[in-house]
Amino acid sequence: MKTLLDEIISKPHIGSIVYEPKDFKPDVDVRWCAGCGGYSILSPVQRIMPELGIPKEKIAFISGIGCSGRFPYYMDVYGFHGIHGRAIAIASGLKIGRPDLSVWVATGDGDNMSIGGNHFIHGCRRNTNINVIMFNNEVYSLTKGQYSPTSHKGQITKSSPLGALDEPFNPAALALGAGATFVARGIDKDRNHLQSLFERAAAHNGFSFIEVYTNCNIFNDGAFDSFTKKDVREDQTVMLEHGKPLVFGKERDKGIIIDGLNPRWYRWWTVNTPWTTCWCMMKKTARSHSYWAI
Ligand SMILES: Cc1ncc(C[n+]2csc(CCOP(=O)(O)OP(=O)(O)O)c2C)c(N)n1
Ligand code: SF4
Ligand SMILES: [Mg+2]
Repeated sequence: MKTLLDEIISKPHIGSIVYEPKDFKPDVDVRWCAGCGGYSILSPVQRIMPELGIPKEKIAFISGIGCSGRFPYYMDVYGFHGIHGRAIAIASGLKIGRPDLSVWVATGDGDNMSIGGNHFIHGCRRNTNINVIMFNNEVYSLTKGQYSPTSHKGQITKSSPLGALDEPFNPAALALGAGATFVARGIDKDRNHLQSLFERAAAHNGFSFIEVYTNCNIFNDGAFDSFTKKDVREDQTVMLEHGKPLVFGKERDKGIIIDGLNPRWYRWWTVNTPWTTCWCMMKKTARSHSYWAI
């Protein structure tokens, strides 16, 4: 008699099964703290899975250690909760041995930038076709709140009571410098944007790196408030869209231009009357020289 395994191996289900996001939710409780930014990654990932058109048995999620390391438990596909910092090494090996699989990595800023930093840069350089999602909460959460390579200078943590001394890594810049061919950054508060990033990463044939600013409401709450809170978000965040100008702000009146090799930001005013001209000049002198009206 044929077993289910025989059936799966002999007849891959490509094209014959229509999945829904709920098919990727296992029957286990998610153990992240209530309010953890991790939920904002889990749900869009589950939403895009049916669109991949890949049978569940051909999808694998690999993790290292940290709160993000629990991710494979929360996906009803194959997975491996690996060892600290080694998720990219394991995932690369898996992809090389089984190129037919869709291979994903869930990692953290400590897991991927500290102990796993070497695997990360070489993963970028080698351009193996895997998708790496990094939960960047700028702290080691699982071990209860030590500073990480993305903690900002001066950040007070359990291991830096007087403030972190070092400049942080910029993970996206590090990935680009190491040769990654797909680099993206999103925030937990914008799940729709994350969904589109994950779709694009899945479609990319090569190493994809998606950094997600993920709030840890227990050990580093509010780390991203200065640019994610509703009242400031639009004025502090630029959405990079391919081929489109870098315009931002509530009034869409700010932008970024490249001046020689330096990016600069600017703001424009509509100048109609002598009175508003005068007002513009006052604004210009009252503010820094790093932007100007055009
Ligand atoms: C070899 C090894 N060294 C250290 C640890 C302890 N450890 C567990 S998780 C962790 C840091 C995780 O930080 P991060 O990747 O930012 O994950 P988060 O919990 O913040 O999601 C450390 C140092 C370990 N498990 N194994
Ligand atoms: S400790 Fe922080 S990162 Fe870990 S599950 Fe709780 S909120 Fe999330
Ligand atoms: Mg972390």
